[in-house]
Amino acid sequence: PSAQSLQFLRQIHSLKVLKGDTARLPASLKSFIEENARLCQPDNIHICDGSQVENERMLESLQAAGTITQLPKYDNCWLARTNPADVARVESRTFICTEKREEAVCTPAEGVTGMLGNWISPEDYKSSIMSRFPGSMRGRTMYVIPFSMGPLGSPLSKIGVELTDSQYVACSMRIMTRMGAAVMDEIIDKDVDFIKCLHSVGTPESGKVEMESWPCDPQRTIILHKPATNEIVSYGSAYGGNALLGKKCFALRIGSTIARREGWLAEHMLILAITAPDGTKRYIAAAFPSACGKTNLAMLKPTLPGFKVECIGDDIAWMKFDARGNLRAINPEYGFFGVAPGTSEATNPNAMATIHKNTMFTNVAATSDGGIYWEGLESHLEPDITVTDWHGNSWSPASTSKAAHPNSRFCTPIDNCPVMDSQWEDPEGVPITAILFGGRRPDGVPLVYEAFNWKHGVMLGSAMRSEATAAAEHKGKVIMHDPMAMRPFFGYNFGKYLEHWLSMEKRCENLGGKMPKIFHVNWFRKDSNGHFLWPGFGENSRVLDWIIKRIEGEKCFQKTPIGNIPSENSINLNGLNTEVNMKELFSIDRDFWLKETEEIQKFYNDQVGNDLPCEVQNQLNELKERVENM
Ligand code: GTP
Ligand code: SPV
Ligand code: MN
Repeated sequence: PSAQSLQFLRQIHSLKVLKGDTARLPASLKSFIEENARLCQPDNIHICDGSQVENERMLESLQAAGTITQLPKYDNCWLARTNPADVARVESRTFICTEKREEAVCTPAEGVTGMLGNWISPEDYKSSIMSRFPGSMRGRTMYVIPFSMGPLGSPLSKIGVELTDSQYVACSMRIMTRMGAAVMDEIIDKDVDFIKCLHSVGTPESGKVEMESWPCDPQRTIILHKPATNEIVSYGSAYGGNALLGKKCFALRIGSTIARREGWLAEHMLILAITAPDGTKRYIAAAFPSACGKTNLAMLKPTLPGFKVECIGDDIAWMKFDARGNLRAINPEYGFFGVAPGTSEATNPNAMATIHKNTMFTNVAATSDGGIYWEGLESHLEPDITVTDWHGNSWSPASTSKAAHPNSRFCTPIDNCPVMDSQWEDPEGVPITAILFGGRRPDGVPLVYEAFNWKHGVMLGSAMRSEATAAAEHKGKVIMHDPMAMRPFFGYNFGKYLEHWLSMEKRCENLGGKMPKIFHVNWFRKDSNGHFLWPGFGENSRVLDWIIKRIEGEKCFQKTPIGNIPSENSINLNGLNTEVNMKELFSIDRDFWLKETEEIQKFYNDQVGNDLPCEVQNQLNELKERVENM
C-alpha cells in the first residue's frame, strides 16, 4: 500500500520525490506528508537526511537565489537579509486552538483586551488554513524535516516533523535541532508519535512577491497551535520564532501543554553550571524575557577569580523531577539563535568564540572584508573597512540609522561553544538548585532578592515585568508584564499554568526531594542620569556567588518586605574596577513598591481574573501588607 499511495500522490500533482525513501515511512507520517502535499501542491518533496552534502546543496541553492551570501572572513558562515517586514515574532498573529476559549487563555475583565495569548476556535483554525495553504508551495520544494527536541532516546525528549518550503528554515533547523536520518530511523523503528509541524512562507494574495530572495506574506502571517492533536501550522514568515517550529511553537507552546499533562515544566529559561572555587558545581535555570540576557548569562565569563560557568542551554529548559525528587533539566535545542547586537569580546567573549564557523547570520551588517558588524562592535571596526547595513545599503558610524536590525540574530551549532558543560547532553538532565526570574527594570527593582518560599517565588514570577524588546513587534520601551518570561509562549490558560507551578512543591515533597530556591535579578536598574547602576555581564558572577551562598544556607541576607536581599558586604566586590552605588542598587522605596503591588493587582484583576489561584493572590496580599508596614 505504501508504494501505491505514493504513486497516487505522484499522479495528483506529478510530484517528484527528490530525495528519501517514502516506502519505509510509517502510515501516520506518510499520510501527514501526503495530505499536506495535496494541500500545498509543492513541485517536489525532499525528505531531509541531515547530511553535510544535503546541507551544502541547500546553501548553494540559497546563494543562487540571493537569499544568503557567504562571509569569506569566517569558515562556512552566511548572511541572510530578510524582507524588512519579516524580522521578528508576530505575537498578535499567534493563536492557540482549543474547543473552549478558557482552556487556552484567561478571561480578561470586561472591556480589557487579553494579553496572555490569543485563542482561535477550531472552525477559524480550519478556515485560516484553508484560506492560505492551498497551493502555497507551488513552484517550490517541500522539505520534510524529522527532528528531535532533546538528545535522541532521552526519556525527556520529543520528536517532531516539520514540512517547510523554505531552505533557509531547513538549514536553520539543522543547526537548532538534532535533525535527519537518525531521527527518521527512530520514527520508523518505534513508530513514535511526532509533533506535526507545517510551515509555508506563502505568497501574498496579490501574487506579487515583494522580495524574490525572501518570499513571505507579512499581511497574512499566522502561527497556529492545536495542543489536542499536537499540531503546529505556520504561514507567511521565515523568521526564527515564527518558522523554526521546534523552538517556541513546539518546545514552549505545545511543550507546556504536554508538560502540564505529564507533570513537568517547559520554560523560557537558560540553564548554566557554576563551579565555585571549592570545586562544587551547581546548576541554575533562569527565565528572562526575550532579549533580556539569557544567552549572556548562560555563557558568562566570571570576573570573580576561581569561578567557572559552563553552558547547558540559552533559551529553553524542559524540567522534570527524577525518582528522588531532584528537578532535572535538559536543553531540548542543538544550537543558539542569539541576539547579535550588544554581543562583543567585552560583553560575551564565549559567544564571539562560537559564531565564526557554520553560522547563519540574519539581518546583521556586513564588512568589506567579508565579516559581520553590529551595534556593540564599534571598537572592533578597523579604519579602512566599510560597512553595509542590514538592508544592503552602505553605512558609516556617522549614519543615524542602525547598521544591524535590533533583533538581528546568529544561528550557530551548540558544539561550537567553548564552554559547554560536559553534562549538557545527559539524557537524564542536570539537577537544578535555583531558579532565577528577571527582566529589564530601570527603576525600583534591586539587583537581586530571594523569595521567602516556593509560593512567594511563583507569585514573583507571575508578577514579572520588563521593558519591551525588539524580539517581537512591540514599539517603544514600555514596561510590559511578562509573567515567567512566558507571556508570548503559554500553550494553555495562564491561571492553570500557575496552578501547575504551585503543584510542583507537593510533587517534590512526595518524592522526598528539595525544591530549588527562587530569586529575582535585575541587571538593568538605572540611575537618575539613565546609566546602568550595575556593570552586568561577567560581573553578574558576583550575584551568582551570593545566590550559591544562599543555596548553601549561609546567613548572608537581610529580610525586606519584598524578599531577602544581600546583607551589607555579602556581595563580593573584590577586584571590581568600576564604582558601584550599592546603596542605590539595593534601595527599596515604599512608594515605588506600593505602586508596583497595585500594578500587579491590576494585572491579576484585568488579565487573570477568576483563573488566578488563591495562593498567588494571598502571596500578593502578604507582600502588600509588608510594604504598607514599611
Ligand atoms: P532571546 O534569545 O530573545 O530569548 O534573548 P536572551 O534573553 O537570550 O537575550 P541576550 O542574552 O541575547 O541579551 C539581549 C541583550 O541584552 C544583548 O544586547 C545584551 O548585550 C544585553 N545584555 C545581556 N546581559 C546584560 C547585562 O548584564 N547588562 C546589560 N546592561 N545588558 C545585558
Ligand atoms: C525570543 O524571541 O525569545 C527568541 C528568538 O529566543 S525566537 O526564536 O525568534 O523566538
Ligand atoms: Mn527566547
